[in-house]
Amino acid sequence: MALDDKTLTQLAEHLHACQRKAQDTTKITDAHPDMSWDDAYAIQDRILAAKLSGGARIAGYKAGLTSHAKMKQMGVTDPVFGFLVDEFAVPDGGEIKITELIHPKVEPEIGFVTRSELRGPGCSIASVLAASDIVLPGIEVIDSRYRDFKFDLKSVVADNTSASRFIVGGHAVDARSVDLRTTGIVLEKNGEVVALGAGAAVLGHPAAAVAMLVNHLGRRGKSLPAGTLVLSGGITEAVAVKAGDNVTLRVQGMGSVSVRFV
Ligand code: OOG
Ligand code: MG
Repeated sequence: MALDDKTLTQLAEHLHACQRKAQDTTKITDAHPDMSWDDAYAIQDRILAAKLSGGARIAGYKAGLTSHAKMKQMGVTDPVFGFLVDEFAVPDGGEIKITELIHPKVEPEIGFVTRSELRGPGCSIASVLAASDIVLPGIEVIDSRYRDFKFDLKSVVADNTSASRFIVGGHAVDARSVDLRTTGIVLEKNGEVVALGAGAAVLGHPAAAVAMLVNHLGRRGKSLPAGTLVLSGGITEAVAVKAGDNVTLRVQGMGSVSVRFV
């Protein structure tokens, strides 16, 4: 660790407050250029601890920056991992108040729900598929707390990988009944197609992102419990939204999921 305990707590409190108040901030590596990866995940852990002590429940995990489209859009080279809590969940067809967010963008993702515990190291696509129950369409709403959505990898990890809202729905299918590499997706905003792609855009296979998450948790002495939702990462570039926008994600063989910004 490059940062002391007091600084980690103070940075976690600051980023958590920015999320709750929908206020942006400068990226934290500007003031702390020597911050380490462990520091970044320790800050994220402290935000989670604050949420749990405030009564929130873990709703799942997310992998991010898992497609070339996303890495290119954000100018980074490696995936990152974050948590989802129940307060981020929005029902399929539900509404999100734009005033509660800073500069939201939507991402088309494939969600996995596990049926048995997964533990790394050594977790592979095969182990993920064997341990998965269902896969389903998911829209992730990201809202970086950093000014103009500009960050480096450590800063975005500390900021819980821009997590802010998520919607899962549509028609869940058995994870082993589909070839997720060739599963097509269409993202629509106000009835117009704004992005399209296929599952292979995420690390060659979306289950590879879940395996990376499990191996990441393993390095930190944690496992992925049975029954956990994992969002495997945006298949395409993220798309900015504003009040009045209706967003629908259609996933081949899995129906659609929608959300409205008001
Ligand atoms: C970081 C989070 C990226 C994804 O699916 O790629 C992410 C960001 O771009 O703000 O959730
Ligand atoms: Mg995402």
